[in-house]
Amino acid sequence: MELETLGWTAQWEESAQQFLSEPNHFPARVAFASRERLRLLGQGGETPAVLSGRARRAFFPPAVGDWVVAAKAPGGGVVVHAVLPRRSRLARGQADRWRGEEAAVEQVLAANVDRVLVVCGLDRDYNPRRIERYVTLAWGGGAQPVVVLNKADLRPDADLVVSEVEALAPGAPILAVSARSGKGMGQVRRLVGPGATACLVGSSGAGKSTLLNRLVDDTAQATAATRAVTGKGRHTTTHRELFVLPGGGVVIDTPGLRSVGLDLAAEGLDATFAEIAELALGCRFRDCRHQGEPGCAVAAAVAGGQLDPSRWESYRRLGREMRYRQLAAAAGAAAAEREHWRGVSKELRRMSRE
Ligand SMILES: Nc1nc2c(ncn2[C@@H]2O[C@H](COP(=O)(O)OP(=O)(O)OP(=O)(O)O)[C@@H](O)[C@H]2O)c(=O)[nH]1
Ligand SMILES: [Mg+2]
Ligand SMILES: [Zn+2]
Repeated sequence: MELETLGWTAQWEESAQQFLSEPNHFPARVAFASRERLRLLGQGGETPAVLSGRARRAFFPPAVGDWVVAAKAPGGGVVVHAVLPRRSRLARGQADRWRGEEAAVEQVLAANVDRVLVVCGLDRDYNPRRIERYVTLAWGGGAQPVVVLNKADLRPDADLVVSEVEALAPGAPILAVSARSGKGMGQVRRLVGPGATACLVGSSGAGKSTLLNRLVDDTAQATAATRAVTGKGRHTTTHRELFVLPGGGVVIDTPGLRSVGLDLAAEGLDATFAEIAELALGCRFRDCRHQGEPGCAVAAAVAGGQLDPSRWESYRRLGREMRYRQLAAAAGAAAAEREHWRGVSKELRRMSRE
């Protein structure tokens, strides 16, 4: 397999150089990551791998989509020695208990993603508020969101929904497709070509894996129709995994998320709610919080009917959530930093004994 097929470029080569100068070290991309084990894709095909002890301390845990530098260990097996700095990352905030302290940490869903395909079924799954959330997540992580309204075969008025969603996600292409019939899949194919990394997100049952299968043209990934659904769990895809398309290009499939806590970047919010950010330029005070200050252009637009009140409500709700997470993450980061140095000093003590 060619590294370029996986998205390798001269820029990656450059950031890997210092690690690649070691004998027998080679670059690879993380196709699957759990706490204990990794699966890598590289020139030699697919291989299981583990993280070296040193890398475990020096880098954040690798996520699917990360580029790493690895080497064959003398005793067999492949060991990852370095994780290259991410260009973009899709992360959601989540509450985590850490040494008894409640803290918001972020869970990286995928790294080095160019396009986020926000998949939403045009059945009961259709939910404008959730689309805003995912689109914000994409912008905030440094990726281009694309809204894929799937199951268009169930909605004769799919075009109407497309124009509704255009107002929710300015700057994001909106596609209406049917992964089942194949209608509209050409538009999706144009966005996932060679050199690009796309990530499928959306709730369980939206049709992410069905879309992926259409792109890969075989049954790379089980879908709800092909796998027996056991018990109450409706989730078909159980982990995040990277797939390579026959014509080049990479697609990451993810399981439907139960909750989408928002990423910490406020830029995502302003991009998703561009019309509000623009209105705010007309407020009398530069730091207007649009909470009853005099000369507030946003309040005037709501009162005058130019700004949809439900958009305004979403913007405020997501903004509050982000501020809360920023505060909580700052507390969590301080704890993580303490832990890191505790590990380093333990290591130093051990070395001085040897
Ligand atoms: N009518 C219709 N059904 C579809 C379409 N795409 C997918 N489905 C069906 O929707 C169900 C869920 O599809 P999946 O692809 O497994 O959904 P998913 O988003 O991967 O779900 P998780 O893996 O649980 O996150 C299956 O029964 C599919 O056959 C479509 O375009 N039209
Ligand atoms: Mg799936
Ligand atoms: Zn204002």
